[in-house]
Amino acid sequence: MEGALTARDKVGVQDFVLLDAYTSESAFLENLRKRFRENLIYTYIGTLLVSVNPYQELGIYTASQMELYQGVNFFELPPHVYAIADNAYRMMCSELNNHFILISGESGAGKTEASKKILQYFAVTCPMTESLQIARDRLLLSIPVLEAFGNAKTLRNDNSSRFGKYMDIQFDFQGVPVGGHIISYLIEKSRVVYQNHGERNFHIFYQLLAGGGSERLASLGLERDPQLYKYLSQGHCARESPISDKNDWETVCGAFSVIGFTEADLENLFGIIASVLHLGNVCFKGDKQGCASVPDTHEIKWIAKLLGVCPAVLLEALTHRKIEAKTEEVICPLTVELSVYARDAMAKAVYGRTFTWLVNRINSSLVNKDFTQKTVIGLLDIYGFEVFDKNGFEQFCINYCNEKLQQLLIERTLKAEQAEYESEGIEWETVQYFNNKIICDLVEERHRGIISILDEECIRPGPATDLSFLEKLEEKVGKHAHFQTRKLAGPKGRKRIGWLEFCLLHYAGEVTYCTKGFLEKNNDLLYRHLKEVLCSSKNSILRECFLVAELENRRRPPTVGTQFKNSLSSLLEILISKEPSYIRCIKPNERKEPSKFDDFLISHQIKYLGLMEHLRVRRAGFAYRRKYEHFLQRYKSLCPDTWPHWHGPPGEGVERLIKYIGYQPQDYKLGKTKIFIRFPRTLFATEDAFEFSKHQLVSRIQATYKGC
Ligand code: AOV
Ligand code: MG
Repeated sequence: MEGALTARDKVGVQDFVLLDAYTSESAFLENLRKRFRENLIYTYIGTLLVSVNPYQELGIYTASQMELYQGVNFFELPPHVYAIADNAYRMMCSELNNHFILISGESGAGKTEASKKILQYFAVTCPMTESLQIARDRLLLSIPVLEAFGNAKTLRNDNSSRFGKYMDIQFDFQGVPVGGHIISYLIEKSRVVYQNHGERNFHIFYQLLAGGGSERLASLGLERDPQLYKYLSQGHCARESPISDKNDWETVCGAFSVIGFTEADLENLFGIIASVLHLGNVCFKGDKQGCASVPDTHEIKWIAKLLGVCPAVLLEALTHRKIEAKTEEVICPLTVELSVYARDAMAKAVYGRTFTWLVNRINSSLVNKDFTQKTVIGLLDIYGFEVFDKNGFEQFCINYCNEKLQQLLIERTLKAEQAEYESEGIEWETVQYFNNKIICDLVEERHRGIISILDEECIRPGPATDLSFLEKLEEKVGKHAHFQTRKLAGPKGRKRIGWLEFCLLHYAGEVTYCTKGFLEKNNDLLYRHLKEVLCSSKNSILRECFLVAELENRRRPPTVGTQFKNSLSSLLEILISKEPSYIRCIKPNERKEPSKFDDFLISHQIKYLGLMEHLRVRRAGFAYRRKYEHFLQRYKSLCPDTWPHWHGPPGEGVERLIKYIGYQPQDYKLGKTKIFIRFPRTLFATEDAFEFSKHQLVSRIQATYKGC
């Protein structure tokens, strides 16, 4: 007994539900600390997994660990991301329904790593046929490709996801992974043309320069040194890690070949990547009238060659704008400032659409038409909540997305769980929690939310500016409890909020946004002249990205904010239709260091992730619930009264059944339509029993209960 106590003191409890002082935040923190010190980074709250980023390799993702977790009941082994994966997989196989695993947490907390571990787990442990190995390999190898094009070093994370990713892994009826589908969300295009100090552009640029063969680089007109490219050197850390870039390049090239990219695909793809680098080095000079010209056309020639467009037309499109007068088109020269804008808009459009093309291309390699009856496990790995010294439109979108996911979690756990107890007539003491719906509404509400106000400013005739947008915000949402501006804030706010800034009180903390660039980024305009050039491209990827039909369509496309809002709303619809598992990732320190446990930072995350509330609901609640009909259907063979048929009301049948197999009163409650089971071990024992013959099972279950 003493030994057991010592172990518990040393390594804490593996499920917060077992904490004696389960309402105390300091006990929660202490438990997390004890475990972190012992390199035990995973802890459960019931079936939810809390994960603390160790910032070091722990040797807990080996093949033997995977084997250990395979097919084992959830609570029989120490908490692990593999247990979450295995549980979702087994539920999917036995109930033939769709699942998703939602991984959330702030930037650098370990979401992407967790999603990769889960995918690897499925790849290694699921049954496999020789003909389907290629599907599995493509799924796995889509990750380094998408990371190369969609991840970048930021101040918060050296491999930060700058796009959202939802991946469905599709399984056949025997649980063999047969294919997949990826949906990407709003890639941070502005990074292509600008990076903050200490940050980098997307990895692929550096990888190409570090790893590409000399012949390839020569054919693209590129030099090996990233410092030579304006789009790569603004963050002053272009040479961050040439060795890893070179190795990653090898991985990405290997992945391309497994996914089925041809040499022609790659030539076109890297032609585009190189053309973006050349674009960044195009300089403009103004004449006396202020009209822009390009003094050195060396880069223009390369871009034209790589994209298969006419250099003279490209040059004109970068320095002039076509304006449609009543019956004719007038060509007006651009100022240097507008030329720079046009150049950067072209780079962003080309990169952004190529990224979408890449996702589609990977998806077409993951399609498996031979299997129509599929169930899926969806993995959601999205950019985490982030706060920098300067936060712009990108952070606004990223943090809004995190609000939506937090909302989903609240709706499906805290709110739904408590509502269900109430509707089922189960006695229950309500647990209070902060519902962030109020912030989601502030951002997205039709006509009244920040995105609508921004859209209105974008389409309003007359000179709308980032300042006029801010003024509209002050006018329309100024009184909202989660919104502040310098004008409206109290003395504390006045010090920090600048003229062009507003502050949102997010669920995860305050973020001050600078409205500079909001209108431009939301509009995301590419001059028609440049669009025409890109539509004429002979580069086959660009031809798919820029369709001539787009030129004919005169309707204004939805703004970036509205598109993002709509795509998040479809994402939530996808998720709501599936059975959830949750992983909450915690970042232990700001310095990306192993073994450093920053109390303040961690307790802040415990608070805003709502972990204490979740624990309280879990602790007081029931781990499992099933409709009487379903429960009876599955386990009726365990009791002579219900086997082979039960003709009475299902609730009564269940009551007979559980009495017969020995459930104790404290283990369950009977609601109006469902049975609620308090501890997972009860259900697992029943499940085990179901697997055995009728006679073996009863003695086993009864023995289980005698021991309790
Ligand atoms: P994120 O996905 O949550 O941030 P990552 O998964 O990229 O964060 O993790 C950041 C870094 O932490 C990784 O590159 C690893 O170095 C380290 N790390 C994370 N999890 C583990 C683990 N389980 N074991 C060892 N090291 C780990 V962002 O994408 O920025 O929101 O946008
Ligand atoms: Mg990530």
